[in-house]
Amino acid sequence: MGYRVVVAGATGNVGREMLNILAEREFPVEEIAALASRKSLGTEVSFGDKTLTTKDLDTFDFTGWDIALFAVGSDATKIYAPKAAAAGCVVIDNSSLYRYDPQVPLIVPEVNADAIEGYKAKNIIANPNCSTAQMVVALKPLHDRARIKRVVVSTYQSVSGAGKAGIDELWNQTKGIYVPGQEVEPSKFTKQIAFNVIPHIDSFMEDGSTKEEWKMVAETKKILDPKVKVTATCVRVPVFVGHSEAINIEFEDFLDEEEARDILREAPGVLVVDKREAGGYITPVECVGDYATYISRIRQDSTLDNGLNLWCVSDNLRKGAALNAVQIAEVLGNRCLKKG
Ligand code: 2RA
Repeated sequence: MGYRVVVAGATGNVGREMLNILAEREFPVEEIAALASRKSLGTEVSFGDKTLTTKDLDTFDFTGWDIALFAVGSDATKIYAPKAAAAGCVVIDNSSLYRYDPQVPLIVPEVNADAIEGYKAKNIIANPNCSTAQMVVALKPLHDRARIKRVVVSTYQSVSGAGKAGIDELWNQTKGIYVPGQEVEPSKFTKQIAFNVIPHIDSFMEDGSTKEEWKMVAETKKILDPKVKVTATCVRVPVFVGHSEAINIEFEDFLDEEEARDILREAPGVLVVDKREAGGYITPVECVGDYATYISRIRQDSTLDNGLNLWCVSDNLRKGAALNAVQIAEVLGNRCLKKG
């Protein structure tokens, strides 16, 4: 006995990865449906060694389906997630629409799996922003040992966070620089991204921070601990896949770097690559396609009594989105929707 699973947004970067990861992890699927918008209708997508033809999200009847993984953006989620939830299908949504709703659990299984019990309120579970997910996986084991007071994080976010258009823009701008006559005007990003970095992701807010930075603060508080203070600077960098983060942590109590390294080595979802030598650290190109949240450069922050610095890298399409969503489905199936 398996689950009847829907992937909505199956032709996008994240939707395709959701299908890949459901197959890779052999999620118990009795039947699967791949849904797309009208403009992508009929597109074929892979599910393991099978090929699925996408169906129309707009007319799909969710009745009798168990779990729907949504990767369709907030506007479409607003229309179709309530429809699916009302039909009795539990929605795991990758958009930001429900993340801050007190009636909707925001889940990173390695951090707050117990909170999933709250899904019954709206039959919806929210997936966090990619830059939040990898960070809280790194913070949780350290927070359990030495209570975190404050986090200062700078992100180096790949262009795939901005979808296929972001990937295309980096590719075309880079080609344009080497092949005269192929200049590509910035469209997805406000400035040139090839051989450049842009300290602006999502919209600007009243206080001068960006929505992406606000998300990291709000979501870390909801997932990990509302008492933890977070300040973020989110930067777009010319990398195709893989978000990197330089994280500075101040604790209530002293935590030695060696003990921190040992704790992280044992932490769920974490791989430590940390040698104080050339190449003894992880870089984004090495994380692509992996499940792990990699951690390197673990070291004391000598400017604080109880401070640590670390470097955190993960595939933003996987742990940052599709993998986390599938892991939520696994927890949901094991704890709440027992079959067979
Ligand atoms: C980005 N985190 O990287 C945002 C949305 N995926 O663009």
